[in-house]
Amino acid sequence: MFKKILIANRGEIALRIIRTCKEMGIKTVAVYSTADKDSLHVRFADEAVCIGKPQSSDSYLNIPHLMAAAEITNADAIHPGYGFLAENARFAEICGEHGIKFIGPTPEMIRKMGDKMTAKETMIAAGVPVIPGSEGLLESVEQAKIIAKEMGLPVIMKATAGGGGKGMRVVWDESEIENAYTMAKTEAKAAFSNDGIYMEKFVEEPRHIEIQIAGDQYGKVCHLSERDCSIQRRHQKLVEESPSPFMTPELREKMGEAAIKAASAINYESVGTIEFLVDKHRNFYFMEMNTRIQVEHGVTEEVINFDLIKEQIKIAAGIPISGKNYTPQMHAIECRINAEDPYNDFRPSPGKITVLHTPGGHGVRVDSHIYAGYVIPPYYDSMVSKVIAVAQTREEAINTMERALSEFVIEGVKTTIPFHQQLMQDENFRKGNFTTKFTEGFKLQ
Ligand code: MV4
Repeated sequence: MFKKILIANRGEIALRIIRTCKEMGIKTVAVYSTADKDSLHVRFADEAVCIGKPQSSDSYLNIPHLMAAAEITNADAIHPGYGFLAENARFAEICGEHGIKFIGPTPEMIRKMGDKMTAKETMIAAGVPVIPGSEGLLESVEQAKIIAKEMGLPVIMKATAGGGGKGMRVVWDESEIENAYTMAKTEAKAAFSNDGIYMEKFVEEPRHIEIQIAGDQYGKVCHLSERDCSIQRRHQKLVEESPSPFMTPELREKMGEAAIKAASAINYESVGTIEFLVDKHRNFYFMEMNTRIQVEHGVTEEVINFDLIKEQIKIAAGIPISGKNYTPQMHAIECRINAEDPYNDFRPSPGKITVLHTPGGHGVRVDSHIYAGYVIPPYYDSMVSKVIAVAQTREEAINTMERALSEFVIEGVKTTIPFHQQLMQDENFRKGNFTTKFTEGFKLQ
């Protein structure tokens, strides 16, 4: 087992990783930017190294600074968390070159899944259902027009280097194809320095359901059930839950098997997630694979009673997994509390937290790095807390969440708490009647 892990991240996920390391008897090294010198991850780690100025590119994304911190502290592994360098194949490669274990998959696996067209082709070869679309990248507007005609409208164009919604264009009318093609290509080039785009049939009002998987270094892969992430706004998830209210035992069996097939196709090692789009007929299609631990991993932890960070570290250390699949035994719902103004287009609201009261009690888990007096820096993600409510049924979990949110006091900055409070009372949400379009028709009172 590792003796010392450097956590190449900040905020709640850095704390989350430190907590599991402590329970496993592993020493921890925090890294921090000058904007984060008073952060809890710095205080809770055994050692801490300043890696640069506030801008992410000068600190949390600065590979030479991170490697120097790992070398001077003698860390034998690096945990990247999520975001920042978590899905940077070159970083994983550099860790390996320095004899430091990257806690995650190999650079090849990250690279393969990072290119969406390559990922899709890999899934087709493995027999995993994918959304009908172009074979390979689009070569011209003329070709795009022919394929769109064959498939029928609406269609969507996506950047192969994209994911998470960047560089996408939906086409509803033939007259829009040329413009959408040019825009998607230009956007992709600007954002990713890769203008490769491909086309798919547009699935209307789908659900976003993802399957958590784990694979070890010996080729064994299992699934740890699903999370429903349909409640999102502009590709930012706001609420996640497990089980999905749309799930059936038969669908879970089929999606679980497809997710295992997907991960096995690349001999996947580490924890990861297969994202699916699910249409109203419960047809499901591979969308993307996330080769990292995700923000919403706690939802799965609560319903199957399992520490995913511990499993991820054990897999990286070469310990085999049990190989059994898991079914949710509880219902868990997570609300992401962001320092944003939900009455003002979710505009970021950084600043000092003057008053704080955190909810607790039966069935409530709060993962957060904030404290009274903490100053939320403007440089990073605006998520400040994750509230997870756990109960035996979905209705009880929603009631527990409502109660937890009513206890939560954060003063000094605006937060998404009022949004979540209204959502928990929404009739359609309570019925489990929602798709990825849900927040578009949601008016905050
Ligand atoms: C789609 C789609 C409909 N049809 N692909 C959005 C992010 C990226 N991962 C893929 N996305 C979508 N791809 C086809 N063929 C709809 C979306 C989409 C979406 C997906 C999941 C969660 C929220 C979403 C919001 C808008 C669009």
